[in-house]
Amino acid sequence: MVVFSEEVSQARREGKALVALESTIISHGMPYPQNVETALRVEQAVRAEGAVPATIAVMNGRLCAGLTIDELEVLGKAGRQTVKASRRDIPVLEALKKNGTTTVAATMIIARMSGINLFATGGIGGVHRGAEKTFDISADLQEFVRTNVAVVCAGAKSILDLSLTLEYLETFGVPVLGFKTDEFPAFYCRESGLQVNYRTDNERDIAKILKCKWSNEELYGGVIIANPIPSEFSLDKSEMDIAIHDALGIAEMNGVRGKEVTPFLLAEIEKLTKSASLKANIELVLNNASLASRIAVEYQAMK
Ligand code: PSU
Ligand code: MN
Repeated sequence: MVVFSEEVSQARREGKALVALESTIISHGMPYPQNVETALRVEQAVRAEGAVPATIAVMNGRLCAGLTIDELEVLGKAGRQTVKASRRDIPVLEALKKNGTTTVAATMIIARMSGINLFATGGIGGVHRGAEKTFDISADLQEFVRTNVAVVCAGAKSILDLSLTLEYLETFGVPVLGFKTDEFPAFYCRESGLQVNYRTDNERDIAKILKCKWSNEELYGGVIIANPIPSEFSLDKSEMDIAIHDALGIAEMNGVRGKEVTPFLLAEIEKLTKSASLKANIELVLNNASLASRIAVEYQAMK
């Protein structure tokens, strides 16, 4: 069962378009207080497009869609102390009545339980570099295999092996659509040298694709909509490559493993690039929230 905020309940009653937002990005993806400020701005960006935001988290063991400002503050302040919750963590947090911030995978599950089809975030998890040795492949990818939610993201950070990530998605039949791009974007940078499966040039076409996929039971699963960071905010590729290389080295030296890997790398890159990466991160999330909302409105109109 999901607990809805007043705003989300009302949107459900009125059949308004809803957009899910994740919360690991708040606790583990950005520093306080920018994380809370950004979470609120992202919600506003959704409303500005005529949709309703549903920020998702686990609060005292309750699966929540739609958080109060006080709840956002609690999660943002606690930061990386909060449990980073993926699929496997949800029942434990529920049983033990704990707080948890939801990753892309867990947010997809709770969005689906809430009847929400669109979800906006920054970057998704994927196949880590060196996965042939570590087996480090984000549970996000398996969630796309089974859960009917479309995620708008700016691609993935090159802390991951983007090429292997796309291969994995291909094997499991997950569509990767580019919005006004042929290339799979690399989060801070618009280019990765890798192709998306299909380029789409308008929100309506994306909504139609979602409708075709989900109206056929056999084709269940998620969709990735890759939306490049606006060029005015994109960062220099060679500079980012150096920061990512250094962050990976520091993680290796410190023996960072498991679910700590992604948050550790994000924080190191943040330090290494000063605030440049944070500013870009905020802008791309806002951009994704707007696009997800426009698609959600189109999709809702087709239902
Ligand atoms: N990548 C980012 N920013 C993030 C994350 C990934 O650029 O905040 C977060 C998301 O919540 C994603 C999670 O679902 O990290 C993936 O973690 P892992 O690699 O441990 O599955
Ligand atoms: Mn991992």
